Amino acid sequence: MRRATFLFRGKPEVAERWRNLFQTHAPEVDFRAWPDTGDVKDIRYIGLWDWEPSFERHFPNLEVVFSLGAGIDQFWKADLPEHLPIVRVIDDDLTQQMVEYVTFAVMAHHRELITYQTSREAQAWQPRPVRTAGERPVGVMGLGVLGSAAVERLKQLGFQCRGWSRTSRDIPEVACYSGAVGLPPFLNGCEILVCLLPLTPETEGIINARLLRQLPPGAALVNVGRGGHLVERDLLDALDSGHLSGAILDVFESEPLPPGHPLWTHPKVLMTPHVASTTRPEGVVRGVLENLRRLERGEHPLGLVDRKRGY
Ligand code: NDP
Ligand code: OXD
Repeated sequence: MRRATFLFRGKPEVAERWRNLFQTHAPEVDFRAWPDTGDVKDIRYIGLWDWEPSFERHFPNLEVVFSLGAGIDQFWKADLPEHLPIVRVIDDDLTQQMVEYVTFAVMAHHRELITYQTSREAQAWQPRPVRTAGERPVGVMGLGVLGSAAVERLKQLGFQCRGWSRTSRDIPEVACYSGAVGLPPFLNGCEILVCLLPLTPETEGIINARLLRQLPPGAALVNVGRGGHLVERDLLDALDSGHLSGAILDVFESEPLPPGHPLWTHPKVLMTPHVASTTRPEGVVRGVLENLRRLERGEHPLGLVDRKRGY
């Protein structure tokens, strides 16, 4: 049988952690790290963030592309050849990080952290009525691996949960909506809206003025999907008009967010630099090795992307 040869293309310090993990857990795999590709004809698997069109010619025997993240939108913008399967990251560690972030962000909105921060800056002691989670409807757009894990935790915390997906889902104690017809009734009950959609041609720019208008007055946003989901100008208008009370953003149209961008200083925005959930080699390599074994046995890998759906 031909040896599985895996090429990693990422930061050199991360490549060393990958190499050690491969050596410990799968010494049978020929692990190589960019730019030391060796004979390019050997490379059957590649793990990377960004695809470059020249790779198709450069690696003539490439069989599968492993995304180093859960999202794969960077590939549809980079013309990855149709015949190449893409496998994305599905990993408990990544999911746990996202659940923690969404919990923090929903809690911060629920307990009106942004409003109190503004009062604090004005040195104003302004208590507001407290509501408990059971009185707060929270909606999650995207009920996949990450969205459904987040909604489960929010449910455990007692929030009134609702979710929206492309196809219909049935999750106990969660009001589930789907497709274009399900979007307006989903939105008009969301006091806190969390976006955990993948970025596809259908979801690009989905959080725009039209969508934001359908949220109840005073609603708040958490965007942990992709910056391309959100029309930032429309968000700023909704915050400035008072229709939205605040936004917690982890992802941006342009990353890093350019200096001077109004989101840096907006009083109703809390932001983090795309760290809601980060792929850590120890977790991700476990999944990649499991998938390499599946592929070598002729089985389907977990996290295989449906190229037609775009996620
Ligand atoms: P999944 O593919 O498991 O789930 C995607 C969900 O979105 C599914 O429920 C799917 O519906 C739904 N969906 C897709 N297209 C549409 C549409 N047009 N209309 C309505 N619903 C739609 O993805 P994950 O949960 O693993 O990840 C989601 C995203 O989170 C990633 O693509 C990435 O962009 C982002 N992410 C962000 C990170 C960060 O640090 N900020 C870290 C990791 C991921 P259906 O159930 O019907 O298929
Ligand atoms: C991912 C990310 O998609 O980190 O994994 O955003």
